[in-house]
Amino acid sequence: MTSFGPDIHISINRLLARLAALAEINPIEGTAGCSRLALTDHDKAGRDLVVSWMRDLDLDISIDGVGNVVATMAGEIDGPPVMCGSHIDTVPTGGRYDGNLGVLGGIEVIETLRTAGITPHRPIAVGFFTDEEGARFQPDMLGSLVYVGGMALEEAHDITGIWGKTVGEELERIGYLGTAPLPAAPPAAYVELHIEQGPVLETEGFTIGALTGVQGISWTEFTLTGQSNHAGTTPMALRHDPGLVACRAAAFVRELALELGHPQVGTVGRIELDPNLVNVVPATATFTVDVRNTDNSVLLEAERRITEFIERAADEEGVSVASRKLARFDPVAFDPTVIDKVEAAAKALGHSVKRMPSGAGHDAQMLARVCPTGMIFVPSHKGISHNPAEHTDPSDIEAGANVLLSVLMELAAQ
Ligand code: HGY
Ligand code: MN
Ligand code: MN
Repeated sequence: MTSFGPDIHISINRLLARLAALAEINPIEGTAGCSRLALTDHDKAGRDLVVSWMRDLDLDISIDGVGNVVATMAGEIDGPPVMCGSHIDTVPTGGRYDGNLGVLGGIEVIETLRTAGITPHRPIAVGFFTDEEGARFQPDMLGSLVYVGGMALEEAHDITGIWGKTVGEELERIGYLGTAPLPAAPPAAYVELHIEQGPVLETEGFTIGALTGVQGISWTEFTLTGQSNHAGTTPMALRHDPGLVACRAAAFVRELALELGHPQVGTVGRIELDPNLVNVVPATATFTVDVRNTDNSVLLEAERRITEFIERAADEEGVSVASRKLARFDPVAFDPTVIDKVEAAAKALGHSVKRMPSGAGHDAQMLARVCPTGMIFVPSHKGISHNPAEHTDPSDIEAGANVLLSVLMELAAQ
């Protein structure tokens, strides 16, 4: 079901081969996963490979000041393209599909059209955005945030990563400090193909997710300062132990998420004690809190109660608290017409389809600020992601990429 007839389909073998080739860049030993943190040499190698595939398709390639890369296939008319894409940076324990599927799926759609000798009415673009994961440089979705004008380029360049380098320094070092204007001119529409990274589609037996939106995300880093001391000689009543407060906070985040109920989630993913030694009461504890909800008022309540708990627990222990917000994005609703097109395309191709929100953050939640936007999900086996064991069946990948082809054709025909 496309404006170009029902007989155009992607090549799943070509798409799987590209996913495998990209996963070969810093593979995680003994797994199907790979590790390419944003703006590292591995990220550069991945970028270079994907750009070479874009060049092979004779696309017009632009690189902007935050390293976003957009490749455009000319249409019958000029003007804003219908855009697809995602990210190719990974978390350190990444799978091969998170982000990569949306970018390589878009390249596959364009190659399918090229091979069929089809020129879309509107231009079609495929892009990858810098630092979607936010594992090295916070916030996450950094490249797409700058792309839509949500953060000034200078501010993004000055962000210092977990290893002390800035975004600007690293972009220059890997040769992806581009000149394309920012914020970018809004595309006509944006559609992102992505793995679900959760258990819903597989558990409920659906092949395609027609995303209704993305839940709100809040990341905060807390630094607690107590008094480092000897673990053997310091009586318990005289301790000021930041490690204790950090652990109580982690337990509270879980209890609060359970109290607020689904879809509230809360995670303390990073705890760093200093000096982190078996026989020393810690001097400092630095930890992160990731809380999310589709309802912004509940998310605000969660943020407030967590901060209150930490301040009270720190006060009881005689420990000081400092905090900084690493990311805060409100929930986003996708465009009803794009959601409808995803659902209709899936049904026309004979696939089961479920409307659902996204638990994970995506570049689409930024593009939704400037153009009609939607997402296509395919199932994650056992809901596993941000884990080298991440897997999606080839038949589901093929279904998702064909839905992407159909939806892009429908949007490009307008
Ligand atoms: O954290 C997220 O949801 C995304 O993977 N950056
Ligand atoms: Mn992703
Ligand atoms: Mn991810």
